[in-house]
Amino acid sequence: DFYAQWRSYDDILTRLQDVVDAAPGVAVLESLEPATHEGRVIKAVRIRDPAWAPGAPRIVVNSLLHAREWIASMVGTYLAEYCVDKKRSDPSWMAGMELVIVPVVNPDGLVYSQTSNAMWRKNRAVNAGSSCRGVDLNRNWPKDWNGGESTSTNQCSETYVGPSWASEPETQALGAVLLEAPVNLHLDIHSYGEMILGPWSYTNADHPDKATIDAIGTAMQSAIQSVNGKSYLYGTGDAGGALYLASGVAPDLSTHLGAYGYTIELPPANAWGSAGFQPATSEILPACTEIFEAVKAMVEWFRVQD
Ligand code: 0X9
Ligand code: ZN
Repeated sequence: DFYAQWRSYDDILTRLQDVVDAAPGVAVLESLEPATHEGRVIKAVRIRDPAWAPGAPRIVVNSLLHAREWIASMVGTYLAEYCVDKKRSDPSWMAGMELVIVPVVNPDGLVYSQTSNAMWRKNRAVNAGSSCRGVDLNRNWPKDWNGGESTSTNQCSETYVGPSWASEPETQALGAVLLEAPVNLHLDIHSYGEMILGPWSYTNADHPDKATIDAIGTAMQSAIQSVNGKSYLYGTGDAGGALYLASGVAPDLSTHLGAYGYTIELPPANAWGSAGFQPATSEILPACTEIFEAVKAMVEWFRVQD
C-alpha cells in the first residue's frame, strides 16, 4: 500500500498524476510558479465542482512546509487522492465548492531530509554571505513577518525568517493559491503534537470571529476523534501554553486575507528527536484517515451555512 511506507517526492508526483488521470473532469494537477531554488515544481490538485463560480466557497489545504515532517507529505497526498475519489463517486459532495490541495510545498527540503539530513526543517535557499542554508517557510509570510514570536534573523537558525517577507519561491507559489480571493478555509498540515490550532498564531489576542473559528476547530477535533478515538488538542494562539506563539506563519496570512487559517500537528503526541518527525510507518495510514475526516468536516461546515 502506498501509505504503508515513506515515499519520495518523485513517488508522490507519480501518485498525484495517476489520481487526476483517473478522474477527468473532476480534478486537475497544476504546476505552481515559481519553481524552487533547486528547480523542482510544486504541484496542486484542484477539485472544482461544476457549479463553482468566483466568490463561492474555497478551501485550501497544504502540507510539508517543514522538510522533516514526512508524515505531512503522506497525509497531503492521501487527502488529494481520497478527496478526488470521493468527488468522483459522490458528485453531490462539495456542491458549488472548490478544494485546492498542495501536498508538498517544500520538495527541496523533503528530498534533502530523506537523503542527507533527516532533521532538516527549512528550504534549501543559499543565504547571502553565509554557509548556512535555508529559510523557515513557516516564518516567511507577511502577517507579523519577523515579529519576534519564535523567529530569528540568524541565517543559521531553524526559524530564520528570510531576507524579506515572501522572499522564498515556495512562499510565492503557495501564496498565489492563497491570494486567489477569496479563500474561506485554509489548513496547513505539520507534525508533531496532535493539535489543531486556530488563528491567530502570532498573538493570543482573540480573532473577532473566534466563536465561529472555535466551532469549526472543534468540529475537526470531533471528526478526528470519530475515527480511532484519538483526542487532538484544540486551541488558538499558544493553545494555553501547550505550544508557543509563532510570527509570520502561513495560516495567519490566509486569516489576514479573510479566511480562517488552521494549523494541524499530526501524530505522535509526544516524542524525542527524529522519532517525532519520522514515527513508525504504521502511524501513517491512521493519520491519513483521521485528517480526511477533518477535511470532510470543513466541507460540511459550508454545506450547513447554505
Ligand atoms: O513552529 C511551527 O511552525 C509550527 N510547529 S512545527 O513543530 N510543525 O514547526 C507551529 C506553528 C503554529 N503555531 C501556532 N498556531 N501557535
Ligand atoms: Zn512544521
